[in-house]
Amino acid sequence: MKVLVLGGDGFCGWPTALHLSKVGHDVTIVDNLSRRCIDIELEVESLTPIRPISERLAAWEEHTGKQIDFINLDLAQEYDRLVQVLLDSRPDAVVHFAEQRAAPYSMRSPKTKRYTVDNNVSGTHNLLCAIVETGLDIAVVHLGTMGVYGYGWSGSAPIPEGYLTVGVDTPDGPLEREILHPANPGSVYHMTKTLDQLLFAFYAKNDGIRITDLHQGIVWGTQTPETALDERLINRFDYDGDYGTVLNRFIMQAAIGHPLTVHGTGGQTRAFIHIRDTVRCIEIALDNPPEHGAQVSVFNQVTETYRVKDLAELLAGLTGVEIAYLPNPRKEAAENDLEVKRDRFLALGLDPTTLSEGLLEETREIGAKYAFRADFSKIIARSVWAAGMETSPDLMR
Ligand code: NAD
Ligand code: USQ
Repeated sequence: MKVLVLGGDGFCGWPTALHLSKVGHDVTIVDNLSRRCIDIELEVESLTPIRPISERLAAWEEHTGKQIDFINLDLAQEYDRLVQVLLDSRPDAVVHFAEQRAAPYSMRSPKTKRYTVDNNVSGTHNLLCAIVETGLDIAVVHLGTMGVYGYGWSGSAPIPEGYLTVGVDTPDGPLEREILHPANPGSVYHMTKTLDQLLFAFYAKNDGIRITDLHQGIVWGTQTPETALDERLINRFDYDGDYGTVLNRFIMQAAIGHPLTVHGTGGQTRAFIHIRDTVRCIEIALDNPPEHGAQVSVFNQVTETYRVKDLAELLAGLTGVEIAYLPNPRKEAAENDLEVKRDRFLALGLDPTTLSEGLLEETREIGAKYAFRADFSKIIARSVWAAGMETSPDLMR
């Protein structure tokens, strides 16, 4: 297949682009490199030394003989160029990762709230509108989030894969309907993903676009077999308070001897997936698009659920590092249960990578190897969900 990977320079997009190229797809990356610009704005860098995109692509060609093209385009701002790119490249499918994805960054200031909404909602809408304008039959695979459901909204009832069956009382008797699961976002970022869902539902219904929405949990790990081939192909690793996600932050903190930064009691339960499974799930989704005229196909892209406190205790047990229970900068439930349906990928052959000591070790080695690149003043999360909320001082200098 000819596949465009939108956001293919990012943490999930880069290893996905390499994996799809390896299994034989003809891949083009489209990215405006905004994530690299946000690093400059926040004065922080990936813990791993990521190389410029042209050097990454040259290294891939050197190792595999396979060429990946790159187009620098802003999905949210350059609509006419996007239409032209689709007409020129005539892809069979587009994988859409190109959004501002950090909840803390989206809550940082009025400017970042507005940027996140403008960037994410316009980007997704431009893609759908452009596909209709070109008249091409292009399947869309989008990276959504578990956070569209909220966490534990339905108590012990497992969160379904996208749709909920509800009873409606009518004067003529009860009706049964399948609706999108109620949206319950916990940040401006997560809210943009719930808006994406409505755009998808409309364009699938009105224009028959074939859309798969992957409600992904928190991705952990760094490397895939492809990114590990050469240091010039290394994946990015975010550890800072805005972009670093919880498990990778804990692994990195354990590697450098920094107390593990648990927010509140650590009773928050979240869903997780290893980056190796992310790339495999995208491959499976591309191979199994919905029928023309079908509703949006939703998968829960998660393999395990863990309580934050349990992850901290696991890492502390393995390394002897301390756990620090810090004021929570977010408005979120202090404790929640989370049961998630995840049958669809398993039925299509996903063999999940679970959190084992060996795997943790691999990521811990990355943390230790590049510890000298860490800026300790960037570790504490300082973006608060409302003015005046307390945050922790730095724990290490
Ligand atoms: P990332 O920030 O590392 O990558 C996103 C990429 O998209 C970046 O390279 C960025 O430059 C690009 N981009 C952003 N806006 C763009 C625009 N307007 N035009 C062109 N390119 C643009 O994020 P990631 O962790 O790789 O996440 C990718 C997707 O997966 C996101 O949509 C995110 O919501 C979703 N997701 C990520 C995680 C996770 O744990 N990382 C979990 C669930 C879902
Ligand atoms: N947390 C800590 N300590 C930390 C960092 C986080 O206790 O040092 C807690 C947070 O308060 C939260 C939980 O860990 O309760 C998860 O936070 P996170 O930053 O790992 O994940 P989140 O903000 O939800 O966002 C990440 C990705 C986002 C994706 C989402 C999937 O950045 O793109 O959509 O995971 S999910 O969480 O399933 O919605």
